[in-house]
Amino acid sequence: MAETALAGHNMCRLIELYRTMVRIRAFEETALAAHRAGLMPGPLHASIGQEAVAAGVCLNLRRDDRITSNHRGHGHAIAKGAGVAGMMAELFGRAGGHCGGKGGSMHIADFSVGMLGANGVVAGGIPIAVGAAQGLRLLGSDAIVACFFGDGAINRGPFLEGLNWAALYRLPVLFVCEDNGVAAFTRAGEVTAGPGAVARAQAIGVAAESVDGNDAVAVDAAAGRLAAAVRRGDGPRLLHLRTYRLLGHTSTDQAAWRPEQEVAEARARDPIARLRARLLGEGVAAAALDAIIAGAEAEMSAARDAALAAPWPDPATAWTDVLDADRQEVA
Ligand SMILES: Cc1ncc(C[n+]2csc(CCOP(=O)(O)OP(=O)(O)O)c2C)c(N)n1
Repeated sequence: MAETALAGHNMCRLIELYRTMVRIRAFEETALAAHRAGLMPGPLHASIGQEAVAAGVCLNLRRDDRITSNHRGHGHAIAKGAGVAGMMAELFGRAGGHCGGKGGSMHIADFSVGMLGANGVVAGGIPIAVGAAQGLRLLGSDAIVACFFGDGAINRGPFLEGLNWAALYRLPVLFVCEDNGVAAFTRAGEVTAGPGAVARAQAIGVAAESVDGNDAVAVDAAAGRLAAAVRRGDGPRLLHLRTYRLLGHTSTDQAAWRPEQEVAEARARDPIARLRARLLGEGVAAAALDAIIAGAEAEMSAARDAALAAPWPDPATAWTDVLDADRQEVA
């Protein structure tokens, strides 16, 4: 009986993971199609192929936990619970967007669910996460901060500064290195000395582990262990997740420099297909999984249509929510 209950619980969790990953992919595919059609301004950095990272980590977070993200942040925001209508409106530059249509893809924030912001500055989210964790400590909260960044970010100063500060003060941060093996158009190995994120974290006393970031179940399990340690007050942890960016760096990059064989092998490790195979193996009906996909596609199409029909921001609000460098104030 107990075993049946446990199996039931695990199945719900697997389906939740699947639903989140499918929603992320549907959001990005819908946005990319609109971008290709010339309906959306600005570049998009899609995380297609990396969905297990966002879904697996955020499944272990509470609503009052915080996250910070990077330039490839749609998945992080969706997995943390950000409203997709506001996200889509933000991508289309419309008034109803999470940032009033003035931030775009790389600056989506939704404080109502603890999403403190995507960030176009590589490694820019790291000190923000550490500061947020220090703030939570001062408030006496047991909420934690998950800080998502790419492998490129570990070669910037804020990575060392942030981990150092968090380790020194045993701050509640789960650092998540989403390692897709490239930084824009450069192989990470060509610009990274030494063995990488785990070794660098361990060198300053931050316990770290590495798992297959395309295995949603493994990500969920590792994130659960590390988030629990962080919440207990054991200090920061680093989770290194090996994944693969199936598309180019931005919406206009075909990434034609990558060998076809490499991309084909990565497609065979697609995290959504892998979880689907596992669910089918557990006896879940294909029709039930197809219904999740259809639901996600309908949700994202509706968000796109609503955004396209929404008004542009009022020009009179151009300076609200913006720091004016001359006046040094937020209007
Ligand atoms: C401080 C800074 N330097 C350079 C850039 C230009 N840039 C944008 S994305 C990117 C690559 C980042 O790689 P990574 O952090 O691994 O994330 P990925 O794009 O692979 O998801 C670079 C160099 C930037 N945005 N900020």
